[in-house]
Amino acid sequence: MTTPISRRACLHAVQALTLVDVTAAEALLHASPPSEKGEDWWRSAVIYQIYPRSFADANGDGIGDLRGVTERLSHLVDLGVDAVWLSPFYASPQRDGGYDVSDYRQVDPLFGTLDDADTLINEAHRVGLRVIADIVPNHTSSEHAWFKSALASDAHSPDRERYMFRDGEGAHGELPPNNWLSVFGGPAWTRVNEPDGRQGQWYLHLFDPSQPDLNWDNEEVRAEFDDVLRFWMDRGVDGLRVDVAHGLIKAQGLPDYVPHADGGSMGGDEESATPYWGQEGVHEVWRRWRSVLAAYGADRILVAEAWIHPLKRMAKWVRPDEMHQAFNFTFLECPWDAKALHSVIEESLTEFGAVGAPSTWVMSNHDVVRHASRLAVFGENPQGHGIGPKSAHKPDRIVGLQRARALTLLMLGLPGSSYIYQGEELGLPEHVELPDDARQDPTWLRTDGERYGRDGCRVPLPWTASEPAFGFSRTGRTWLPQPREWAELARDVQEGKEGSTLQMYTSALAHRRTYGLGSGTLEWVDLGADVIAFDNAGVRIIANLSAVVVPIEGQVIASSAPVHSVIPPSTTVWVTL
Ligand code: TEU
Ligand code: CA
Repeated sequence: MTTPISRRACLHAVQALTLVDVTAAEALLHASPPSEKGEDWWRSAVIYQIYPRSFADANGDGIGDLRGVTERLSHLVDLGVDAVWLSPFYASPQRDGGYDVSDYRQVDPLFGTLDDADTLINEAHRVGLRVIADIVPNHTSSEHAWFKSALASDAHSPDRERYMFRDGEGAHGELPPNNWLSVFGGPAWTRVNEPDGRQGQWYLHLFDPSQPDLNWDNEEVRAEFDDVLRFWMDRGVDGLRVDVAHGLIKAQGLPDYVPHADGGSMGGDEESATPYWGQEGVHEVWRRWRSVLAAYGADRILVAEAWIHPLKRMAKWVRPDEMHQAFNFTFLECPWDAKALHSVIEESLTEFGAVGAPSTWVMSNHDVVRHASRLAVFGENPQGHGIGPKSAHKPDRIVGLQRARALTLLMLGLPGSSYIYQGEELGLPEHVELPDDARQDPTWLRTDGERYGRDGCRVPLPWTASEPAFGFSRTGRTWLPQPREWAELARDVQEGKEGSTLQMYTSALAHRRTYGLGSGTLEWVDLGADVIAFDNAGVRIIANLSAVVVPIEGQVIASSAPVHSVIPPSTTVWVTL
């Protein structure tokens, strides 16, 4: 891609241009994707997650597609992000929203063609956005050619060695090989019919039965993924978000899962007791992947999706020869509580810093209750369970949005790299009234409705208030229904509107870039109990989580709610001193 120019040099050059040179100025700004102080772009990048099914539908079938993304990239340039990450768009029977891949080198016809993917990548680069694709190495779809041939082959044949087939327990092998449970509910094992028609072996699936786990002790599996990485690197993607990067390797002998005696109360470190999460062997795989990417230069990155605690352990995924970034789920899971937030921020900077990695910050994605709702749920709501019409605890929309805006402004003021999930810039809440018969998440189906699952955060985006499907699809079709009250949150209603959530994001991202907050250094400031305050690159960020007002000194450049002479509760401001 283009040679990186330092962002500062670039801004100077732009300032030196006269008004008539507006196009030249724009071209210069866009020529090189943002990289502050000439350092690695990803250390400070703001990365926007696109969930393709729900972003924009160009052909009117009700499901978002790649052309829809390409056509609307300019909105993301206007928003001011540095990169996009796209959830999977590969060939897939779509049993888990595309996280069940049947061919890693094909685009699913639902989303378009390989040509559409190339066009998207090239067009994104042309407007100055980097592109991160998603890769799913823990499991394939059961429709993958490898799994089909495994089923057609006899037990113990080499074709079965690519997956985790085992004989069952019990006199006739009628019991699963161990007690592991699927993340989506029910056992993690399914028994197959052998080619002769009789019931036979079992295969492991940590997720849906349509997602058989691969055997990462098999060199053929490793070599295949090296090749898939190169396939997408050759097409020009700038990085890969690695799905379930804490899975892949299972403990030798597949021992039963025995919960910690203390129920995980020792620092929430329960997954260290789990024989399929965070096994030491995964790091060898990431080192291998790092060297595959290194052949393409220093600008291509790997991002770990790994639900690992505590942060000290998570940091192992981003040691210098492993991945570049890891999602900071400890930050995502942090409640609305000043002390807890202060300590997770401190711990993140310390632990990631200790291995030379930037911290990332993230509050929402396609697996969790949107933070505009989550921050106002008063009661238990485990990740992945979702919220629905019959949930005991319903979020308060006003409190939720106010807190979401305050924490977003806090997050965007932190040094490091931030992730934004599509729609949060509009202040979208979780769709908590989604009807039962519309739900598609395997979690809902596998738990017989006991857990709602993740559909509520995956509802198609509202673009325009007065068009069918709020402009998501010109035919008005949407794969999940949109709540009627989203009209007032549509992008066109918020664009350029003083005080709108979209305006808050846009102006914060512009200031973040001007001041270089992403590559700054945090220094804590004590402004009293339940107030989180720090200086970063000449900007003071103050989040008031207390019940009383906080006085302001300095010039307010951004705020999450209207402020006059004081900062009201549940409000964040940025000031220059
Ligand atoms: O998620 C991995 C994961 O462990 C969780 O976020 C999981 O989705 C959640 O706990 C379910 O309740 C990744 C993807 O982000 C997710 O969308 C996929 O379903 C999953 O992997 C399987 O590929
Ligand atoms: Ca479509």
